[in-house]
Amino acid sequence: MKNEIKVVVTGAAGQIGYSLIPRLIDGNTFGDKTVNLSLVEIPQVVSKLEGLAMELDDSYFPNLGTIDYTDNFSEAADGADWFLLVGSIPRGIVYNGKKIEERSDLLQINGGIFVDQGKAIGEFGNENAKILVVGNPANTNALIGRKAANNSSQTWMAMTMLDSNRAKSMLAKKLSCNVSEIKKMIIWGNHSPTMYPDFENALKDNQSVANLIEDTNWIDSHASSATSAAKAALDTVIACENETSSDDCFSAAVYSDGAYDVPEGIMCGFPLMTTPSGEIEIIRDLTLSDNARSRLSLSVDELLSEREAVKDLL
Ligand code: NAX
Repeated sequence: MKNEIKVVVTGAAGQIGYSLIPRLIDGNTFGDKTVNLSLVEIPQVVSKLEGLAMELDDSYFPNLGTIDYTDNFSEAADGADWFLLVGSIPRGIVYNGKKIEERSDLLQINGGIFVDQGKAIGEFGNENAKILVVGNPANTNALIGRKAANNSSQTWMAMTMLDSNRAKSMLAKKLSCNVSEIKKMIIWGNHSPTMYPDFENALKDNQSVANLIEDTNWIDSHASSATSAAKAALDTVIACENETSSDDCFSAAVYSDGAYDVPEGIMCGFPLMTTPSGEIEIIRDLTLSDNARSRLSLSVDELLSEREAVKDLL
């Protein structure tokens, strides 16, 4: 096992970045590996990263290797093992004189960013690099990046762990148990309000939680905070870096290959496992009820329409 790992974080001066970056080097996420950080921002903001780099140095993290910060993504990507793509243009911002409100505008603008970043990752990132897209619309950004990267040894994912963590936390409150007692909390589909949190396959004490609670319509998919999003990104990295226990799985969106009849060629939330040799695989033996299938197909339809909206970038 390599003792050193290079991690690229975009949107490093943003809210999620501030909560995320110190925890990449605190020894929990990558164990005792030395972590070399490459932090990326847009040119207007990159100078703010000097302060963050000084804070990290002052904090004395024994696992911190080198820290670079740059607005040149290709330079950052060189030899990197992990990419946490957090940076994106949020809804509501004025961009080239226009207020960005529509999902289609958001898809186009962010899609353009992910073409360039994807190309650089494919060309300069390490073989077997893992890429987690957090910036929204995460699934379609990841699809665009993956296509531009054109490097089949690398694994692209979009984050649905925040939705999964939130569902676990709400279930634990309902069932008066600890969050760690909820297993197999799968988020199917898109990271958007159409996602399908699967309470039928989620387990507590080996029983479906759908049988333990009467009303499953209460989950709220909207609110999110920088701290919980950062924790979810770290949880995804940890899930990928460690073999998955046989009584569990984890959630992220990956490229569909026809599993569970999801059409090929979209980034869809699936139940995943990390094998002993470190591969990320879809768990394929779960049963979906008719209701689950129809909820999933709504989210899949949304992903297909997002793909259609960015087809010029694919
Ligand atoms: P902030 O607006 O605080 O930070 C975003 C940062 O990204 C800014 O500093 C900006 O300068 C930078 N940025 C923009 N374009 C960039 C580029 N091309 N290269 C490098 N940096 C770039 O947002 P924050 O709260 O940190 O959220 C970041 C993204 O995460 C948003 O798109 C948000 O919608 C998304 N989220 C995704 C979640 C998920 O579960 N997938 C949940 C949390 C969050 O809402």
